[in-house]
Amino acid sequence: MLRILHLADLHLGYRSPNLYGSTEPEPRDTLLEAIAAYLNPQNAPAGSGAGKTDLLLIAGDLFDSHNPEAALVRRTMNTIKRIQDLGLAVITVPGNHDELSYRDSVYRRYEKEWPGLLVSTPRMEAPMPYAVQGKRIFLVSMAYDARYPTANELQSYFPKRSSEALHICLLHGALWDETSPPVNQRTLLLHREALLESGYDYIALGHLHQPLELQGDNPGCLLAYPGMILQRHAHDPHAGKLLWVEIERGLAPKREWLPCPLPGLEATPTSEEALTDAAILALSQEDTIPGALARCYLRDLVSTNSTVRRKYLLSSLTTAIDAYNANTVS
Ligand SMILES: [Mn+2]
Repeated sequence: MLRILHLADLHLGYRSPNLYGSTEPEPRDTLLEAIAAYLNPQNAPAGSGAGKTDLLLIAGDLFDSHNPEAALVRRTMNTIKRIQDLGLAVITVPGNHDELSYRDSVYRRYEKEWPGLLVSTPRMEAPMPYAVQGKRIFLVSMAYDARYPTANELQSYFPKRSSEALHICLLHGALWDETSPPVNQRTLLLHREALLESGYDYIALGHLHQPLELQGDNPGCLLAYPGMILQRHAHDPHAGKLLWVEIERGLAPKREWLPCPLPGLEATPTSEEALTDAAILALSQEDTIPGALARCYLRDLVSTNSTVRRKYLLSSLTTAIDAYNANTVS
């Protein structure tokens, strides 16, 4: 039995283009530190298995760019070391934002000191044996690397299982099937059916910012995207939750979604919770004097304690309201 925390698309280092002149650290940049604290058995929520995790998988786009600030890289590596000190194995695969191909890519600059296993092979080879808490598992993984022309080909070959030991597949890419529209971005294209037929025990993916779970051909096989925890902008889908999976050969995996432990982060509405046209109509009919009140709804805003962000938001609103008044009040 193996217990996995599956992360992807943290996008550490993302800076909102609206935050002119902000020098405060973004809440996002402390995301991995908050997760590390949560993995400590003393802090894990009662009844959850978070404090008994064996393996941390980072399925790409850990950083928002291929060359994040050195201080952020240092902090991130130190946090991964702290996670290792708690007894977890850590495996990282680059994504398409923190891509490996660039000469100044974070994973090329820090390759030698990167804690845990860093996947840099540009193609899927035979399942690689890897020890997690004294148990032997097999890993199937590759990194998108634009220096290799095969990176842009549809990936439909997934190596066969080597044994009855647990097989984990870790990739950053988009699922492709015959109905998919063409994709022009630099990212791996993964043949959906071939991947689901691979028979691996767990297929940990990153790239899609919305959570997705698919059942593989055998009942013990699960494919999952954890989705993004903290959105970058208003229309970036996100889950706000952490995905834990418990896998055992031949048994259906157990999933546990836990709230993100980032302090000061309040729940933001998911796209399902966004107001529908019917809901807006119903609300407008509650106005006692029709048309006397313009309602303004703020959606998808990341809650923050940052005074810079608040000031920026307030000045934007004031400008919008002044413009509204100038146009409607005469
Ligand atoms: Mn991403």
